[in-house]
Amino acid sequence: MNFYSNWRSLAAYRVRVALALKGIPHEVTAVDMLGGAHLLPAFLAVNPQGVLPAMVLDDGRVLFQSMAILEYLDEIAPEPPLLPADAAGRARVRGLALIHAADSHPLLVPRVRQYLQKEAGLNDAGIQGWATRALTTGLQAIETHLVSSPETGTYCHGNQVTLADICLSSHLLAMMFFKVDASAFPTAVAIHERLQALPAFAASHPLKQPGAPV
Ligand SMILES: N[C@@H](CCC(=O)N[C@@H](CS)C(=O)NCC(=O)O)C(=O)O
Repeated sequence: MNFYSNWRSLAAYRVRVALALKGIPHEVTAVDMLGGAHLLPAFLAVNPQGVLPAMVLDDGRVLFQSMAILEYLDEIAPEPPLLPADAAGRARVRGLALIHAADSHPLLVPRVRQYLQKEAGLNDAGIQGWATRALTTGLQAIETHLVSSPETGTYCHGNQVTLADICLSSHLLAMMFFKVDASAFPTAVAIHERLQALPAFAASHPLKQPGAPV
């Protein structure tokens, strides 16, 4: 399979972590997102939405949307599982993951920030305020869930890394990129730090990918 990725893409990061956790062999095609290559015909032919990541399977079919790709990877390579065994647990994990992937992260992607700047007239401070609000309200919700549930363990759900952890980590990396203080959310930060100590997360860090600034 061929993983279309970019060092800065957090949606691609989420898939990169799962590939590493499961040890799935794959090729990587780097797309210069910051240079606009994701909007050129060559990539639009792969993913008409013009966003990363995309995954081209060996039979030519293309998977898109990071959460759909993550669940595909979990199905073809079940170990280690990224979802718990029980239905309510799976719903909790997906819910935690989607606070980031469906609600917070979409507010921060380049096309939204470009619209805010060019069409809505926000200056840098306005965009920073927008990002800070999106990230802190999302993490406040995640922190409250984590603190209030007996199902929280070493990681977001018990002691097994799940989709919720991959998305929590993506959320905290977004806070790093946007320089948003996360210290008011100690449970989430502690889990993120435990995750970053795992080889699959450490090796997948955006700043360790080819093309990232040194
Ligand atoms: N919901 C999508 C988000 C995809 C997405 O927006 N990716 C960003 C990078 S993290 C992107 O390619 N943005 C290009 C742009 O906004 O122009 C997913 O999870 O795959």
